[in-house]
Amino acid sequence: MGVRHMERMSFNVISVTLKSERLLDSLNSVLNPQPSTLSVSMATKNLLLPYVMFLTLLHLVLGNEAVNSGQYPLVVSTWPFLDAVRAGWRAVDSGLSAVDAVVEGCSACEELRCDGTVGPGGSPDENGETTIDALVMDGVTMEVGAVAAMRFVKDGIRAARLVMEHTKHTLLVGEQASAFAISMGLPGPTNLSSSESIAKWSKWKENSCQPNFWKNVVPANGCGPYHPRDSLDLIEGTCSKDMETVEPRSSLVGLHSHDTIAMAAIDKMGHIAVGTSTNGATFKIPGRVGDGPITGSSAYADDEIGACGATGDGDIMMRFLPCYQVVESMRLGMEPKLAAKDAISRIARKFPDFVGAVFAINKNGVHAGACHGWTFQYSVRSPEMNDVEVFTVLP
Ligand code: SD4
Repeated sequence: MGVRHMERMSFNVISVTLKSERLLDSLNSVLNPQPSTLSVSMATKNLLLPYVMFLTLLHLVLGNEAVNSGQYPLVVSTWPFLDAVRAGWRAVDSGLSAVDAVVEGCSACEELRCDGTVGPGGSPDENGETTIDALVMDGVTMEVGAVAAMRFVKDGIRAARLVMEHTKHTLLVGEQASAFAISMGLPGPTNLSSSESIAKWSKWKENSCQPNFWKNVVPANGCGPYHPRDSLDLIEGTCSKDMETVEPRSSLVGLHSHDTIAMAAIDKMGHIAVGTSTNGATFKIPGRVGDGPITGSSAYADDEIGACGATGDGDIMMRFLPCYQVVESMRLGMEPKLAAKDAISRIARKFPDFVGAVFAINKNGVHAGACHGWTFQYSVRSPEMNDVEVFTVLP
């Protein structure tokens, strides 16, 4: 690469950065949430609640695994993200590819700001900023594109697709991911904060930045800057006056502190793809990347076998690559239900208080879920259903 080309690239990045920082300063007060999107999503939630509760009850009774007729297409996602699954279904039902379906489905979730933890305006980090992790994987070619800790660009899954289809890389991060996405035509730089994310962050600051993701640091019960506890102990003997309260992980990573959409689709050709999008963990340390953009952790697909999607405590889950595990267990002959349970129990054995879940589908359309530490729901649309159905899995 020529020096001039590199200079041009770094100039572009710097100008994006400067522009973005200015935006952050000036837009925090101006650009806040798109009220129409917010009210639509709230209204949709209210309307759908009775329907979701009915289906939930139904599937609690029926159990947590179902076999469909094996017809394609099929769309499955984590959580009751009904409109996202409908968007994926429309794509795949009209003959588009499995990759198109997961991109359309996850993108719908980003626009709807599903659960306030996908797309713009959700899960602030310690600086109050929202960032995006996303991934797409094509089970035909085993190509993957992903972005991590991406700032100022709201279209996570589309950025991931651009990485997959227009680069020979797999994962781009941070502001360089933003610069790439913008240079490839996605809108930005955009302020990703919303009035909710700012309010949540302000409340957390008022609560002395508790809970948080630090350990073995001082100050233990206040906001940073933090320092390693041990070295300060030696120097200043601070340990006794600043003892740490050990937070259970579940207080950091609960049902509403973070969610991921992980979606799998089988198209009419029988090809399989997966996609994910998330803001990651609320109040994460800036720079933290979760499992969302990690292949085999948040999602995995192999046309010959099936696919898996995950949600939960990504810091723990990414150490076990649960979705890779699920697909490989199915390759060895396990049914989706057993493969899902096995992947979750491998994690639970080492981290009994972790919170997480996976869904598994095989190439014949059998689907199942497994979870630990919370009740999990996943959504399915297949040809024999009139609309999306929600399946509930108990821990
Ligand atoms: C993460 N796994 O960043 C994601 C967030 C999530 O349910 O799935 N929450 O850790």
